[in-house]
Amino acid sequence: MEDKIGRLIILIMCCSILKGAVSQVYSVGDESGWSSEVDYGSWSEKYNFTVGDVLEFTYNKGQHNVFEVTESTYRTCDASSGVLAKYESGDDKVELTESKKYWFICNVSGHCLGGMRFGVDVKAGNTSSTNLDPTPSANSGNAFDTWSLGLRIFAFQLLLRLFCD
Ligand SMILES: *[C@@H]1O[C@H](CO)[C@@H](O)[C@H](O)[C@H]1NC(C)=O
Ligand SMILES: *[C@@H]1O[C@H](CO)[C@@H](O)[C@H](O)[C@H]1NC(C)=O
Ligand SMILES: *[C@@H]1O[C@H](CO)[C@@H](O)[C@H](O)[C@H]1NC(C)=O
Ligand SMILES: [Cu+2]
Repeated sequence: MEDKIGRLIILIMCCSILKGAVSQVYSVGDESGWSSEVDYGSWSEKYNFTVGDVLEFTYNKGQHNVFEVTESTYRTCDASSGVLAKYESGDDKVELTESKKYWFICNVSGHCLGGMRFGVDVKAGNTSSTNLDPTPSANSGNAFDTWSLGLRIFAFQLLLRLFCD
């Protein structure tokens, strides 16, 4: 019985590690959320972002908002142009779907100049297994698919060993 619980815990840990390896939800500002008190320049440098990751902005609706903007709008904080997307629900989940630089600001008066702005450089989900197998077979899609397939096979073997020995 205890043994089963132990295995279940390991299973849950495996699942969360796997999930983390494939895509990740980042709370912008960590536990402080999206607020005037955080230096988002240094927050954004703490992590590496890859395509498929999600940024979650949490704040009191009406007190802040989230604009995805161009780099020049990010620099000037003047959102009269260069706005690519707007979010204002108070719990905004922004999926990083492309490998590019994303720029975010809060357009509540003064907040952007006050520090509610940052950029992230989102990288394609290219990883190390390309070193092990530089020529994935033609029908297996891109390197990332191959990598995550390998990961899934690995996880499956791990589960077999945990539950069937
Ligand atoms: C981000 O990537 C760089 C370069 O690949 C690496 O040196 C650094 O440790 C990574 N940071 C995190 C938080 O994973
Ligand atoms: C951004 O904020 C400014 C100043 O508060 C406001 O004039 C402007 O309309 C806002 N931009 C958008 C696109 O809502
Ligand atoms: C992987 O990285 C190479 C360059 O190192 C790049 O040309 C290619 O587009 C990337 N592929 C994917 C699927 O990200
Ligand atoms: Cu704000």
